Amino acid sequence: MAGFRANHGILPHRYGRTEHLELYGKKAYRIGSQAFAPHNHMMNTGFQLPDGFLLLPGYFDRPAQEDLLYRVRKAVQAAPLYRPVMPRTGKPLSVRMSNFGPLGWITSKEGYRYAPHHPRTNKPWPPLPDCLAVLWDDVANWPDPPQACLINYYDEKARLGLHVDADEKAANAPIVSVSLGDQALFRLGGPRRNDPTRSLRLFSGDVVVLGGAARHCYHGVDRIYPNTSTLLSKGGRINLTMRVVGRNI
Ligand SMILES: O=C(O)CCC(=O)C(=O)O
Repeated sequence: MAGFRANHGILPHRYGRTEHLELYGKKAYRIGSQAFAPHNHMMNTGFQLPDGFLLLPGYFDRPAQEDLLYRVRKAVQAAPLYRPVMPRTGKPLSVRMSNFGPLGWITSKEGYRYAPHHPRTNKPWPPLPDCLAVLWDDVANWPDPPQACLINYYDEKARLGLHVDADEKAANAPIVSVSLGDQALFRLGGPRRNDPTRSLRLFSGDVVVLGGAARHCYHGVDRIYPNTSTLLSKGGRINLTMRVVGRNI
């Protein structure tokens, strides 16, 4: 198996609304209202970006976001968003979920796992849209296709606590994530829960890759910024995360 490419950082992309500028005398990128100098800025804040972390700002332009949103809407007609519960406590998550692909990530009182069927309808999950398969081939640098794509819907109050995705046998395969709709405050830490963290805003159309060392780093979503995108008519944010699960299906 090929390893994840060694580069990391925050990169401009061919579709980007990224503006090049200078920050601390170094090359940097403006992403929406925020400016990043990929390496030095992180060092100034005492945070070194983990190897294998990539932010591709504005990877999907508006028409591509609308097309992807149409596919998400079709999928959730067949496989409705539902509010899963935490293992043991049975406490509902604030994020609502569904999946694309042969497998879907689910959580219930029994624990976290991947399953071929929607837990409420008992039907197979809808297939992964071609544009996501193309994205995977473009950025994942991994020989196997994704087997699951979790669809997270955040309303303005939803959050996702710091966690590491660790239910995959293919523990080193990258996770590729797409943001649609309202902006989110994404937090990235290190391999230990109490490692220092760095927050960055994710915009509609942005793609994040957690590969290499970043694949094993804690991350989460601290808040959604309401009314910061016109993509979803009722507001909120959709995040799609593609994963290789690593077992036969
Ligand atoms: O919504 C996001 O940007 C992150 C999602 C995530 O961490 C996950 O689904 O495990």
